[in-house]
Amino acid sequence: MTSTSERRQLNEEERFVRGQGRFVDDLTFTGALHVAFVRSTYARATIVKVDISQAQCSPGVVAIYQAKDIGMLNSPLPLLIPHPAIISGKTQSPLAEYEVHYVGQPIAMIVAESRYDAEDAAAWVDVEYSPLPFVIDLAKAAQKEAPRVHADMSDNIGARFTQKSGMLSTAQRLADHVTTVTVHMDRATAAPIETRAVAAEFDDRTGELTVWDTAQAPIAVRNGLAALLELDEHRVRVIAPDVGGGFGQKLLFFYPDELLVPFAAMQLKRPVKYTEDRRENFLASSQERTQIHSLTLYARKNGEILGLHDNIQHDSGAFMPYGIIVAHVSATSIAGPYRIPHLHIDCDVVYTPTMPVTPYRGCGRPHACFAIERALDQLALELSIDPVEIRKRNLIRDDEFPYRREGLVFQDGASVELDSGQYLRALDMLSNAVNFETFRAEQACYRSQGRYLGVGLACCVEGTGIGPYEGAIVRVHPISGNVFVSSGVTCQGQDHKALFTRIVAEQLSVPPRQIIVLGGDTHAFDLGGGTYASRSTVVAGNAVYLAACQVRQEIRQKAAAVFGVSVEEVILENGQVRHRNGSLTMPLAAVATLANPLRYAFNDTARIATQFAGQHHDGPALARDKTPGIESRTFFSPPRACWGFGAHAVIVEVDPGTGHVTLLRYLCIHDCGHIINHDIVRGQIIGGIAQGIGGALYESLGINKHGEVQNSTFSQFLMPQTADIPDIELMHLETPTPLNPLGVKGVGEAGCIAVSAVIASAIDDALTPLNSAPVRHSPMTAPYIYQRLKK
Ligand code: MCN
Repeated sequence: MTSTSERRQLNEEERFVRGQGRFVDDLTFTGALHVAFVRSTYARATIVKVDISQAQCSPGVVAIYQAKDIGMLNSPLPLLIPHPAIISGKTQSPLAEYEVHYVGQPIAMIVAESRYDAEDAAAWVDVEYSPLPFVIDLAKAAQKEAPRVHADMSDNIGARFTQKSGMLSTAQRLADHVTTVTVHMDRATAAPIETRAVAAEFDDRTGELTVWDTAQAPIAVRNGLAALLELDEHRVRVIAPDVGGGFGQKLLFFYPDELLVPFAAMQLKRPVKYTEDRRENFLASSQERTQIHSLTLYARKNGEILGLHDNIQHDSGAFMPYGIIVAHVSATSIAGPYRIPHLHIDCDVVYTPTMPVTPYRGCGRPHACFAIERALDQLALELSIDPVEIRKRNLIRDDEFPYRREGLVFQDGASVELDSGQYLRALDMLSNAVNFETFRAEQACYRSQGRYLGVGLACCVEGTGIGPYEGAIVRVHPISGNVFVSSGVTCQGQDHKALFTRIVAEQLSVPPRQIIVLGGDTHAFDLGGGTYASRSTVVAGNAVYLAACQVRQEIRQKAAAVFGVSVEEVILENGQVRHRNGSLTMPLAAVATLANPLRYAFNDTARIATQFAGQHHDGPALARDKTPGIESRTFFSPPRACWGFGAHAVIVEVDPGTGHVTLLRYLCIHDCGHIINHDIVRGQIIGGIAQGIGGALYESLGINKHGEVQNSTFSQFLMPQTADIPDIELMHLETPTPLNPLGVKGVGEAGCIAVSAVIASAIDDALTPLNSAPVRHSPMTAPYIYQRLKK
């Protein structure tokens, strides 16, 4: 555990709690212009006419851009993650010109002296539409005869793929029992506290563009901007300052505003700024989750699962900027932590005239977990096997790792191979903590009083830490001896500062306050992917670790030369480098200063270094070394994903009169390999569970049949409040992965994955005496549960 004082030095939380964050909207620019967008009010329509004459006369308006004003820049944005399964990969152009494909799609951009002026002018733009037929519903949109989202396609299927492992026909032949469930998950949104924002400034004299963006991957934004605005990469700098939550919504580069705001800054030669309002965030920032699974399990009488067939319909929204990534993750996660030898997954990725879908924390996994766990509960019920027991019979055993699902290809192109874990031990620990026997006695007692309590159980896995690579620079400064760490990942609340500080502090034995972590700035580090897919700890963390190891080795070599001892005899301790018998000691800073030819005796460090360099063994030789400081720039490329594991249990009470669900106890055991920072991991899992509870019980974007989001404010979009989240009883197992030097697996999305599944399981258990229809839908809102009861 971290002490309070160490936590203060390590963590960023105090700065945020004190309101000292610095977000894009906090930045002020002299002479800045502000942006508002004219957005489609139709889901599908042709644009007959856009009349901007009134808007042009509106006070403060500096420019109005329509598609025709931006020329080639209005081409469809790049498809960022191509895949051979894509039949027709549609991406949107920055501004709609002839047709609109979802409510909220940008049609024109107003740039004005103030946001008020821009919004007023936007209201004056008169767009004439000619409505086209469409359906919002996923299952209907998937039908051959459904109205098409894209006129040049013969149906709405944007991609179709099959993933297979083993031979399903073998399972079908051997099975004694077959269970099919169909489950549905609704559209949700990340709802970060800070909405998306972008500001840009162009220096006409140097041709340099600086962009401040709430981006999770500033390097990708930099690369995209350089290519599309035809600027040399080194002339584009993208900075992600403090970012108030991303959850996938601020990921790679595809939002029109990310391109158009910098473009306007270049055109108008004034800083330009845009911050989404909350309604725009609900309408036009990416969404996720809508999927339908028809999942069949083939099993023996004893509950052993032989095969799984899943038919997935995935709602892609109107475009697929990231290709099929969400659907792909669902398909490759569907078997969860279970030993299922024969898998066959068919998936249709379907266009609907709604906001494009891109990964939202969990990225396809909560849906997959909901489907397999619902099916497993159904199988247990049908075979009269206890839900804990059926899971025990199918969980992958310790001696079966690495467990390869031959033929199933993960998102990084490698085969799905669960590297390590102690799934059965975790389930035992969870079962003991729940104490099922005691609960069953209590449950019976409550039932006799007309109260319906239930317990649920669900397990999940998360393939984390995908490549291709991340890099890091660790540098001991030759004057101060401070250690600078830079990387290509950026932080939206995960506190990578504390993460990297801990890794470097352990290697170099320097106090945390001497470690300065830089990130979120393409001028600090400009090669790498960014923060997504729970990969920063695995990929960037190991790059930092390897760089720190190299720096440590160089420090020891230099000190050994000066001391005239062997490298093995040199140790690093409390910011000092010393001979192991304690006779010779130098501050770390002095070692870094040894080879600094510009080492003026400004401070003690330089004086000590001068003395050592002059007087000791190889000091003169070191003084001839003209490379100041000690630095390593290292990359880490994981061989494949490493898999975290979680088992969740929950005790709920359901009010049969209203369908309202109250969570009484929530328990989770999680394994993300070696834990670097317990406080952060705890925060990540609890935050993920809280987000999952929102998704399980309340949060659904109320997209009506016109394609309009009906609950686009926080007073309408229900999120869990503090009182809705019980104390989370969290336990850890640490099974290090063999796939990276730190033995770490990612954890950032883990908390949310099993929540819908476990709550559904508990609701069914609670309502058993009332013969309600089993839960097949998430979120499980009170009206939904009430209807199941009536059925
Ligand atoms: N950690 C650790 N030991 C491990 C694994 C992780 O100490 N074995 C800690 C690290 O300190 C790290 C944190 O856990 O800072 C998260 O690590 P990781 O799993 O590598 O996830 P990333 O840093 O790559 O963050 C991305 C992940 C994703 S994909 C989403 S979505 C998400 C999430 O993180 N969005 C978040 N957590 C979030 N948390 C906040 N507050 N805000 C978001 O937007």
